[in-house]
Amino acid sequence: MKNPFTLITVAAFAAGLAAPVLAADKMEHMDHGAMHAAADAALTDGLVKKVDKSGGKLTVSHGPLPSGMPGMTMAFRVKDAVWLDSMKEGQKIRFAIDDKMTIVRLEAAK
Ligand SMILES: [Cu+2]
Repeated sequence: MKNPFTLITVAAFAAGLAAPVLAADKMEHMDHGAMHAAADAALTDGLVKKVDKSGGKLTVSHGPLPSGMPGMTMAFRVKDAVWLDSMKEGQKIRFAIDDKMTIVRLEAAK
């Protein structure tokens, strides 16, 4: 007669070997950080079309962005509305946006 406890032990051991392996999460975070560093470094040329101080927004005609956005005219939120005090229509700028399309760097250009 076979010993039923032997079969149960083997089954439990096999199930233990099938434990899931979760290791991909950390690498994704590293890549995300690298993307941010690249985006922060790259300033894009733009031309101010409209200044919305109360809304904290700047409408900009811009060339292609590092994020892959093609050139267009659009309104961006600005990280610090105080920056808009020195902006006016027709002002040339250099700027960078974050992944939420907020302008996080803004400087006047000649
Ligand atoms: Cu755009």
